[in-house]
Amino acid sequence: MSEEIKKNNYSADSIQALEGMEHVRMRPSMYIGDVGVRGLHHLVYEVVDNSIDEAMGGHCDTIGVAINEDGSVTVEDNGRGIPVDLHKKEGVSALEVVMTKIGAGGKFDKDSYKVSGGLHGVGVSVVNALSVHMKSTVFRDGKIYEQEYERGKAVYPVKQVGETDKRGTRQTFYPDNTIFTQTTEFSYDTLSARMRELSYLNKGITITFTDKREVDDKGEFKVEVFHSDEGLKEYIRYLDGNREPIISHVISMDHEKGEIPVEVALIYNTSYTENIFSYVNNINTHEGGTHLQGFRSGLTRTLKKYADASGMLDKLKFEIAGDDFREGLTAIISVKVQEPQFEGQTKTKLGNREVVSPVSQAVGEMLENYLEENPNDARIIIQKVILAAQARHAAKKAREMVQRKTVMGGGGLPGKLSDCSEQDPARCEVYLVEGDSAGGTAKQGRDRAFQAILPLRGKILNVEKAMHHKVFENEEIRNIFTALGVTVGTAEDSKALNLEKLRYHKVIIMCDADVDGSHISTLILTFFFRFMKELIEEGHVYIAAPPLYLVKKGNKKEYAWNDVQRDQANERMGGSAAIQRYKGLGEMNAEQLWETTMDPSFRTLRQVNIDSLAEADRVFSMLMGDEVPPRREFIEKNAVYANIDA
Ligand code: 0RA
Repeated sequence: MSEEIKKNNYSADSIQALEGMEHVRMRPSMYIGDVGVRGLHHLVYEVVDNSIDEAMGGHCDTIGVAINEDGSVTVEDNGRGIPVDLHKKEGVSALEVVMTKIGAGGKFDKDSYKVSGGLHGVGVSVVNALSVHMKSTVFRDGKIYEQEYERGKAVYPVKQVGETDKRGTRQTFYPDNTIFTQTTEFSYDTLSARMRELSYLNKGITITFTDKREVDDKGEFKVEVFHSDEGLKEYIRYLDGNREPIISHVISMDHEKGEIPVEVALIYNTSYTENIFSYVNNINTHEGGTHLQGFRSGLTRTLKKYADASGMLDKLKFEIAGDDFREGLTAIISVKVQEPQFEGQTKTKLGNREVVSPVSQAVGEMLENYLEENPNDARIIIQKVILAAQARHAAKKAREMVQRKTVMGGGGLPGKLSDCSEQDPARCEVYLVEGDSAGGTAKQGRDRAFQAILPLRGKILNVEKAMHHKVFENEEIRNIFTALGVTVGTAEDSKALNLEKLRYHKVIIMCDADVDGSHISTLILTFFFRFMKELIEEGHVYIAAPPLYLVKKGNKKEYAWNDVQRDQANERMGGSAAIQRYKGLGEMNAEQLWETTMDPSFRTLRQVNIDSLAEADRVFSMLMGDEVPPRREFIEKNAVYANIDA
């Protein structure tokens, strides 16, 4: 991505410095990150962002997003409509400039309140350039205007096509399958999660999301309407719905005014996990940054002050650390920054120093008021902090044991690990296999040059419900840490993960293709999500896909991964093949396991990636938490991957 675009800088200079639509088609990843599933969905976000801007400026309150029957996407708002009058410098309509010139996005409305975008604030022209076909419809001044484009080029000048009493903008686009070669199919779950998130982040707006590709039993489309009057406060209730709160209210505040608008909401629950989601201009800042720093310092300072004054810490023999104030905390912080500087590996870390102090102050004030008005809750929070500090001491000891083993290396590898001979981690992979017997088969079937096998005992620890020191004391989990060569904790940050010595660049979870197997993969994924998030974020985690059926007749055999494939294979063999349903990995011999599931030239691996950290957190807390009915239903539908998009 070019510097200019990254900074979301709309100045005239940067527009001139940018190259044209051809460049977008030549180097799409520079503009939308990648041309895979993620980049494809960014197209929708980009178009929706423009409507959100219009709403944040107070010009519209309703946005419709639809996946159409033919797989295209339409985004419509009831804003002022993109201007269609002549753009003097360019000699064509303003709409055409917006749609066909890179970087023209913010040109017309410099003074308006416009901060959305950030990461994907590259302009709707990028979407146009990457679409085989696009159509803009503008409802403005009583008239309907239209223009169509092919691969970013206008097919005809803007024309009036009718009259209307509506106002607004409608955009429909068909992603270019020569650019998005992997897929042009939009995921309902991915888009739905993002629209829900946007509605919480921008309270008052109504977002209607429709999928017209399928109808239900009643002949109706799938429709969801997202609207939040309370914003982040409601978002917290949604995210923490499967956890048990320990205080009576969600603590929240909204500083809309001021130089830097800040919104914060938080609650404490009975869990041991810290969950802070931070946003800048509606973008999830995975890597945190200055707003998160401000939040932490405000929280620690205020709670520490209250705890000291309360006398509750008097008998404590050690200092309380920053971490201790965040155990069982779920928080969301959302700031709007005019010129965000994004840093870090994935450009999701806010760098603007001026953000720290206003956020810290706002959080401090909010908490001080709450503690003052709710002394009971205040005591409960401080008690929780003290318990966390005590547990941290125990955890530190347990962790040091893991570390010592890992650091000593060589003989320190777990006995159960069958390592590979290759030394370069980039070429190595490790299979985490459910059970010793499947582990044995995998060990026979593998290519020992680059494939290692680590068998795991049936059900690994549910980290969602365990205190941290229990996690680090658990043998299976210690084996995973040691086998992977991953360590945790530095002098500054007790939870920092060190992936530098990662021994395998592919970590592959291989479980039975049934409900139990899916539960076990989920337990392992939960562990990675809570304790090695970066491993997932950097794309190292995969799920193996063993076949469900063996279809056999004479010396012909085919494997099938679903019922359709099974029936097709059977048909190819004349309809009378013998069908074996694999109930587990254990029923396959080493050769079968190799040729279906482990051979890189044939297997399919599903890479685990997290679209929305917040949604993934909610799903894991549901799957692994206390509320049994939703979990059972979810696992039985085997939809574990719906939101983690493996
Ligand atoms: C700049 C000026 C005006 C409208 C917009 C931008 C606008 C852009 C988008 C993109 C999607 N929906 C939109 N709605 C409006 C018009 C300013 C005026 O009418 O005075």
